Amino acid sequence: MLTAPDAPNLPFVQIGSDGGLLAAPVTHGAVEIAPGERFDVVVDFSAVPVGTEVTMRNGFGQGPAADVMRFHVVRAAPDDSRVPDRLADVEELVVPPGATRRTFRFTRGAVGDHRGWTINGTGFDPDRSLADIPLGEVEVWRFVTDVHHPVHVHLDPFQVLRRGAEGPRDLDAGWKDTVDIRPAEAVDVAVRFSDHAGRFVFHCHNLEHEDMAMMATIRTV
Ligand SMILES: [Cu+2]
Repeated sequence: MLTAPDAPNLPFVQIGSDGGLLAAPVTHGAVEIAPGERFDVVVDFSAVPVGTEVTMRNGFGQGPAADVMRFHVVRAAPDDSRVPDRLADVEELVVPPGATRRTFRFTRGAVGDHRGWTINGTGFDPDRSLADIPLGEVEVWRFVTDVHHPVHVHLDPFQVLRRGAEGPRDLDAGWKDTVDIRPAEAVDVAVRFSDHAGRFVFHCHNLEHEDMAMMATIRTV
């Protein structure tokens, strides 16, 4: 969040996600961002007087780690730019009847002789494909978590369909390649791999988890 003394927080106007421009801007009071996610935002600093110090704060941080960066608003300047109401044509992935559905569970578990982090009960094996996916087909993947895991899929971006019984959050808009999944949550995404047949991976983007085997091989065919 963007805080300023004696003033309301400055909003973020999101114009882009992991995979490019959104169809339309989305305004957020705060942006919850996990490792691997990207948000393109526009901030209007003219909302505060010259001389204001605006601090970007991490609401999950503690002590000095909560202060991410500071902006000093030092002078007024002419600016006739504005964020358009429509930004881009974003294709919506349509799930056809009978689409393949797959579930991937991200949990703590045994990896060989060690405790590690697993997907569907197994640690990373580059030679074992968890899914063989036909190119060009839209599939629905459900990611289920035990604790917080941001899930990152390689090769092509995806779109968030729902979180549990709810629709996507505002923060899920647009093409994503990483989705922030909270503890004990199930998130459905629509995936489609288009061009490249081969072996790819998806994984948790928490460094400690991906380094402790929370990664899976998939093949596009
Ligand atoms: Cu994780």
